Amino acid sequence: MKLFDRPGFPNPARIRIVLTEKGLDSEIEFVPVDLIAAEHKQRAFLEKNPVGVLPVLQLDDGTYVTECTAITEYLDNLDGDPRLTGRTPREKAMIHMMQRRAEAEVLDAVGHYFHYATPSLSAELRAFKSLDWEGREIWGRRERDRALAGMTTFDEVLQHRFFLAGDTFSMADITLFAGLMFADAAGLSATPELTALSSWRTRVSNLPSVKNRSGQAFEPEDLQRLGF
Ligand SMILES: N[C@@H](CCC(=O)N[C@@H](CS)C(=O)NCC(=O)O)C(=O)O
Repeated sequence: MKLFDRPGFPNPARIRIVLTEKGLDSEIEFVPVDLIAAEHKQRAFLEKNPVGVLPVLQLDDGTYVTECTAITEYLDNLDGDPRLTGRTPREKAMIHMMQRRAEAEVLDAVGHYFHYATPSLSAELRAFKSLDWEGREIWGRRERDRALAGMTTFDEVLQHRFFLAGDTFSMADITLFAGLMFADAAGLSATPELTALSSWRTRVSNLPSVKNRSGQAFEPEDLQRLGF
């Protein structure tokens, strides 16, 4: 299998954690895509994913799988023990629910803030985005507030649970972890008063699949190219 991605970026990081969790790192050929130079908006990449976002998993039969949730489901089921996406109907429902909430309320909200209310995109990338509409910064800042509210909501959830969807680490935790990585890079770090969220983050950071990564969004070289 091949994974088209960019190390350090939040969504690719989700799949890299999954690969390590499932012991699949050696099964994958990693193909780097230069997001900052907008390589993912060129025809060769759009043929793999018409939406023009990373990551993309190419299966051995040539099929392209996009969307982190779909890629995770696929990889998680290969060994017949889908512990990251749920083994029972109840687990599946809880993980799906919390994953979607983490994605919408934190990860995507941070992404919208970053894209629409900060000047942090490369010129190449800006050229491919519709960024010239009135009110985009206002909307971006609303998304920032939504992300911060999401963090508070998850702090409340984590006061009663060890991991987001129950007692075990799952795809929902991976999504929220990526959201917080992205939030740090966008200057939206969760406040220290959110103690349950902060303890959970330490717990996740210490997992072997996460520990050996920097836990930061973007490689130093990419941060520089993004103008940080
Ligand atoms: N919902 C998608 C989100 C993918 C995504 O937004 N990836 C980012 C990288 S972290 C990307 O490719 N952004 C490029 C862009 O927005 O132009 C997924 O789950 O895979």
